[in-house]
Amino acid sequence: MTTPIPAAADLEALWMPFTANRQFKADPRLLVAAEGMHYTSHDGRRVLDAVAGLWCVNAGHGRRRIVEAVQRQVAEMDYAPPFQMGHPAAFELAGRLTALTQGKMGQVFFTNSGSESVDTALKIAIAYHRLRGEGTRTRLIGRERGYHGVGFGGISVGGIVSNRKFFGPLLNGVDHLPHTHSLADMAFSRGQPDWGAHLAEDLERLVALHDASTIAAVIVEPIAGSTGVLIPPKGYLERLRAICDRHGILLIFDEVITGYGRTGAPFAFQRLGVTPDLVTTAKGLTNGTVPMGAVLCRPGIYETFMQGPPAAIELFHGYTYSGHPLACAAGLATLDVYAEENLLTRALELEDDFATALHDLRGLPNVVDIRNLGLVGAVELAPRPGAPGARASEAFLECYRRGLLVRYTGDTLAFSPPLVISRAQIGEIFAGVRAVLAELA
Ligand code: PXG
Repeated sequence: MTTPIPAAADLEALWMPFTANRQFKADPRLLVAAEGMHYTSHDGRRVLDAVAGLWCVNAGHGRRRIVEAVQRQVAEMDYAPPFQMGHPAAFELAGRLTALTQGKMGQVFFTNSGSESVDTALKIAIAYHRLRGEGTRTRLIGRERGYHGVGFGGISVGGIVSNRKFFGPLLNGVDHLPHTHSLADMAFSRGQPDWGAHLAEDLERLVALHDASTIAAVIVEPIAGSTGVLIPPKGYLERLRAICDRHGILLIFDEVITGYGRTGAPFAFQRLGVTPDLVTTAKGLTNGTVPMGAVLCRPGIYETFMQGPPAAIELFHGYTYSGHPLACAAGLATLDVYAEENLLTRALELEDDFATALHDLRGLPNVVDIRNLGLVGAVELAPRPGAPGARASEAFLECYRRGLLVRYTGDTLAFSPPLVISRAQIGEIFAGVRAVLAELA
C-alpha cells in the first residue's frame, strides 16, 4: 500500500532539522509505519533499519509493552508539574536507572533530549564547584569532533565546525582536547585501537595553560558517534580519568548514543571500566518513543547541593517537562523490555559477528577505514576530490532505494541497528552495503 506524498507546496512549511531541505523536498523520503527491525516507506517498501531510527530505538520498533504503557499513562494522568510536585513514575524510573549502574551513580536529573542533558550536566558541574568553595572553576573542556547536541553549551564544548561556525562567539572559557582519530595509526582496528592513549595527556597541557583552579569539567563521548564513530584508544579514557582526579576536574561522559546497551553493557562506562562523575543520556532511555533525557550523577554530587535552609531550592534548573508522565511510562516499559530480553548485554553476544561482517567490507573501492565496538560501527570512504561528503551521501540514498536505512556523516557510513537484530539481518545489512559500495563511483 502506498501513502500519498503531500503536494510539493505542502512540504514547504516544515523547516527540516539537519537536512538538505531542497534536495529532500525534490525527492521526499517519508516513513509511515514501523515494526520490529523495519520501517515502511510511503511508497510501500519495507526498509531494514540499520541505525535504530537515529541511534535510539534499541529494542526495535512498535514494542507493544511500551506503546500500551504510554496509552495507559496518557489516559490516567496526562501531565504533572515537576517543580515542587512529583509523581510516582519519575521516582521509580530514577531508581531503576541508578540500579542499572550498580550504585556507581546516585541520582538522576530528567530532561527532554540529549542537548538538554548536556546543558544540565555542564551547569551542575560549574555549580558543584561553586558550592564547594571553588567558584573559579568555570572552564569547560570538550574535544575536537565531539558532538554534544545543539544547545549553546553543547556546541561550545562540541568540536564539529559546521555546528559552531554560524553561531557567533559561543560560550567563553571553553577549550578542546584533540580528537583521537588517525587513519595513519589506527585504520581497520577491530574494537579499541592500540594507538592513541597518549592523546589524553593533552589535558595536562590544558591544565598547565589555564590552571586546574579554573577548570570545572571535561566532557567527552566514550565513543564519538555523530562525527563518524570514533572508538576510544585502549587506555585513553583511563588516562583522562586519572588526570581529572589529579586536578579535581569532573569528568562527564556523554552517553546519549552509547547508553542503554549499545556497547554490551547498560552504559559504555561499564563496558570500558572507567567511571565518570556525570553521565548524559537520552535516546534509548525510552526506546525513542517519547522524548526524554537523563543526567546520572555520581554519589556525592547531589549531596553537595543539599545544604542551606531546607526550604530553599538547591538547584535553579529544570524543565516544564522534566520527568513527563508519558516519558516515564515509556522509560519504565522500555527498561522492562531491555531486562526481559537481556538487550542491555546482547551487543556483547553479537559483537563478533557484527564486526566480522563489517570488516569484510575491507578491500571494496574507496573504503579507507572500518571501526566498531559493541553494536556500533562505521565505514569511512575516501572523499571524492573537490566534493567531500558526496560519496557517502550517494551511498546513503542508494541503500535507501534498496530498502536499507543507514546513516552518514561526512564520508563515513554509520551503523547502529536495534539490539534485537538477528544474525541473518546483520548479514543482510552488510550484503546490502557491499552491493552499493561495489558499484559506487
Ligand atoms: N550528545 C550526543 C553524544 C549525541 O549523539 C546529543 C548529545 C543531542 O541529543 P538530542 O536528543 O538533543 O538530539 C546527541 C544526538 C547523527 C545524529 O546523525 C546524532 C545525534 C542526533 C542527530 C543525529 O549522528 N545525536
